[in-house]
Amino acid sequence: AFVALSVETLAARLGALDALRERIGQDPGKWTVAEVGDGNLNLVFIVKGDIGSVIVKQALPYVRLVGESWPLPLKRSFFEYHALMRQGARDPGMTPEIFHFDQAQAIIVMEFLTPHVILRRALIDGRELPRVGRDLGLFVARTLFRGSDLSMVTREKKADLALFSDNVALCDITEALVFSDPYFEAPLNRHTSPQLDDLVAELRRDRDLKVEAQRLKHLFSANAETLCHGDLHTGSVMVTDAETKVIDPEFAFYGPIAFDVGMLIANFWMSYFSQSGHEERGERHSMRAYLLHTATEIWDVFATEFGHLWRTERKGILYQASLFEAQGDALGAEQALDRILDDIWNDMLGFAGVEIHRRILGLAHNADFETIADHDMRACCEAKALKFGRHLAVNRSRIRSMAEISALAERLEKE
Ligand code: SR1
Ligand code: MG
Repeated sequence: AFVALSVETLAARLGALDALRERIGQDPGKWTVAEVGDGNLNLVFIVKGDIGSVIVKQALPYVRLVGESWPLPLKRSFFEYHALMRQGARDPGMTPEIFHFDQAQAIIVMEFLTPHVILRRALIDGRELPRVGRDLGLFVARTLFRGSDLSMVTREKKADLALFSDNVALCDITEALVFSDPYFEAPLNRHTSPQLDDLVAELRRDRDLKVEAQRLKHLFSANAETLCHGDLHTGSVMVTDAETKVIDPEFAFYGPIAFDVGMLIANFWMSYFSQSGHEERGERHSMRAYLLHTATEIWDVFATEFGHLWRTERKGILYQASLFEAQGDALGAEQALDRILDDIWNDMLGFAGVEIHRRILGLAHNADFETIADHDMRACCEAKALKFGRHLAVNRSRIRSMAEISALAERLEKE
């Protein structure tokens, strides 16, 4: 039966595993264990020994953020493990190395990334990381293209779709928390009241916004295009100046290509609007420019790499080369690529808009805004982000470029 690990029991329970002994030391009596999980769902331990360290991550049968009243299947650990294996193969070096997986105990033992820090934390601290835009743009292009019908043959795709189709509870969380709850007075919602009350009421009366949020939810639930990470925010990325790693794909599911891209870029835009709240530790003019630049870079690198993979690795179910290049119609393939990228752009903006809303109006907030101690300042930052998110979600089909979006962000920031 499943038993949650603790700092006291971990060494005794896992001490016989070669996968751990080889990496941290043969004598579990000498291991030190610390629980460091600060996410919404799981236990995370750093285990150190005389020759090295590992991370032991264990799912709990409930939502840690809320408590045992909200049960959650342990099987999410299985999906996380399988997603990590696929992402590691599709973009080598961008995920932690996995040493051991125990499905019954929902335990994944993986590489301890050090001196990496959580990207969200680094952005709050005003660190301009030189590689993340390029690394993350490549990551989303490679994992989302190579996990899609553009790359996979039908037998392989259908088998994988079936494997991940059981990640129901985690999809259910996203369907509720991202696409619906923010737009009505759902019981779990919370926001910085009363400063935001009027704006929140306005957004919840906004018919165009609600319709767009539901159109996006429709895409999320019905458009099984590729294996998505499913929770690709800046808390799911670990960084140094020289390295970027993507962690935590327990929400992995087959969904729209644009979902991961939009959620990811939204988190850079939220960081942008939160910067004024962190200026007591130094002004953030350059940081703001860096964040808009990085959002643009992620999109540009994504689109360029996606195009490159389209031209060199398109061997799956869709848009076969036999219809285009093999008949001397390379232009036809380019035309189809343009259409696909247009759709991803449009949907990506919508997903970004609702991701911004749910982090301010829903249950699961983010530290970018939550760590702003002055509530008036925090509400001011959040209000700008909410207006920005509304514009993206509602006007996405008319937005043509990242330059246009950066100009909007700068305008709102000055308000
Ligand atoms: C109840 S889980 C809340 C949020 O935490 C996770 O990291 C996901 O973002 C989810 O929406
Ligand atoms: Mg997570």
